[in-house]
Amino acid sequence: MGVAVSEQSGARGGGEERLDEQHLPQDPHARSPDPYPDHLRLEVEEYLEALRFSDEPMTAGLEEAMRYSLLAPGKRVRPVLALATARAVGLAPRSVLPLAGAIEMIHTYSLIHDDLPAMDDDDLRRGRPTCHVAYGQDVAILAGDGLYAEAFHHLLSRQESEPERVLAAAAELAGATGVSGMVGGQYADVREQAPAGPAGVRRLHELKTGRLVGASIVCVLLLAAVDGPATMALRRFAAELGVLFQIVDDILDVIGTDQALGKPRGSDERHGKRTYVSEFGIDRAKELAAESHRTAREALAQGGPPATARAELEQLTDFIYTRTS
Ligand code: GRG
Repeated sequence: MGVAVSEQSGARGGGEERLDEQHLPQDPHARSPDPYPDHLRLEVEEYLEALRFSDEPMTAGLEEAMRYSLLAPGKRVRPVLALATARAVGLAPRSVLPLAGAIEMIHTYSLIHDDLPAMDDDDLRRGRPTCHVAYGQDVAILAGDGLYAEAFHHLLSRQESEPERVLAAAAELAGATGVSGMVGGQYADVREQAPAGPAGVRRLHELKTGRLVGASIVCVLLLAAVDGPATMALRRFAAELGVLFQIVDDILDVIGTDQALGKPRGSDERHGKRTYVSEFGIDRAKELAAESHRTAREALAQGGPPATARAELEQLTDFIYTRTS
């Protein structure tokens, strides 16, 4: 199986190694007929491209910086997960594009702020100069703030559904990115507050990256107001996928290529970050990735949506496991 996000998404670098074949234990679950639901990614790209935040000339430079980072070639894993989840629960994928766009805006804000000199001080992101390198730190901070606020404005004003469902999705997204989610996880990371040991590293990453990945699924369940055993299985799947995403991310930071990653490899070690690799070693981290992939696939299959409706979620699970960028 190959990882087939297009050139535009920056996921293929020349000669890069692939996690599944070169580094991770072979896993019979890691097979699917089509490696990435690229049709959903294209819908997301088109939607993001059309987004405008203001026609006020005074703030044109701010909007340019926001769009510079938002439209940089990312993989769009989170919004594509939202669209695939919509299909799995019987909604038209397009119907959740406002939510998906909001999630990608929030993800982009986190990348802009994470790259700042006060955080990771990175010069390259998604294969391009980081926002603060291109526009200055002052504008980059505001671009991140602007994306976060516009994300909720967009979700609350554009997402069609019953008002209470949209509010429930917005509350989940805010929670997943606040103190009990991404920002809290980032704080625990930079101030080394996570408890020692494997449970500490898992909790740290559940908050920092896991909850937003999971929210990309859970927010759609809330919009669709689906309940019952299928929902429980999808919620378990959402939580496990967040874990899988982070284990693979930590492995790639050690064995990936700069070209495929769109940023220099080894950033975690340079910053003394606690990762699955620093905690468990590379071989155990690969085993944990394989176990997590298997658990996610099983959660999806057990009581989840019918096989045809869940195919794109299976593809994404395999992609997250086998990705090189
Ligand atoms: C600064 C508020 C704030 C939060 C920072 C999520 C996060 C917390 C920082 C991002 C830095 C980072 C590299 C985290 C590891 C996991 C992660 C989010 C990787 C980047 O996500 P991808 O691989 O990126 O989906 P693309 O560019 O494809 O969208």
